[in-house]
Amino acid sequence: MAANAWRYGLILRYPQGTESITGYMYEPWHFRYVGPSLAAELKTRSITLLERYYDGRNPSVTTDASLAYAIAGQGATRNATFRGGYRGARSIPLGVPSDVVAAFTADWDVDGLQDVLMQRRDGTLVLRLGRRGGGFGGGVVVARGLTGRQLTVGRWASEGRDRLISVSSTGTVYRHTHSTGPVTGSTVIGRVAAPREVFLARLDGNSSMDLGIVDRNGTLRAYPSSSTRTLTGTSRVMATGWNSSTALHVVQGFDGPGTQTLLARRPSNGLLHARTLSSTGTLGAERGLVQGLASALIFR
Ligand SMILES: [Ca+2]
Ligand SMILES: [Ca+2]
Repeated sequence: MAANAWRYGLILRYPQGTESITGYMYEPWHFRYVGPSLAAELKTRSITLLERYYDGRNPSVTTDASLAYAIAGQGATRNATFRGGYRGARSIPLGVPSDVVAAFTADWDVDGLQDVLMQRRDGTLVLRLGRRGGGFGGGVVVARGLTGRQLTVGRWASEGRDRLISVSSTGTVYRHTHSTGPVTGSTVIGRVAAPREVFLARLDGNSSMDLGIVDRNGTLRAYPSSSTRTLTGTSRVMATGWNSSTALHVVQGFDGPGTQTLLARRPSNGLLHARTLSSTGTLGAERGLVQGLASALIFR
């Protein structure tokens, strides 16, 4: 029952080994109804305790499944339901300069709070750390020389933290390392087709994250990662006809624990749409999620 409780909106209230936090002995029979959405979110985020969920945090971008975007330079967000949708839009205290060509959310400094990274036209990458009570710290340049590169930020290969991956216009792939601030190292990890968009997802059936790209012809291609955190050198065509979608990114847990979902926006009508993505890279049917994003800069 404990393994499947989340499907019915139930959580184990006083789990084993948490007596010092809850103040109660392990009670294997004691479930509480919190609703399917919160139960799925707790399961997806590996939060076993309500006390950990309600720990006083109220960051502007709640989780890495949240949608963040900017319209006319003003940031906004929607929380994921973890059951295939988003909650209502909320304005956040984040100005996005007009020379920002791409933006990302990630936990750059591994403090459990989502941060924002903005790639500017001059090739710099600006970090703004998410604050516990909401808002962001001041902008810090963490990388330079990224002009013309397609970026993605997230778990790469089997790494336990978010990384910056960049791909040059000719398809050279770089993995960048950092601690809490600026990028400290960059290595070439492989080559891909000349990209229009890049993203991270599980695409070859194991738990390590792989690189996906949309090439200049609109072909969606999977490039698996190796055990040495480079590209294996093999690739596979996942789909064709992706010329007319932008802001591709994959969200883990969006449709519930263990799922991954490919999100993209159609510039012609501003519709953000979703397709479930199996761990072997098979795409499900398209469904519409959010309208009115034609002029938005969608964070990936
Ligand atoms: Ca952070
Ligand atoms: Ca993999």
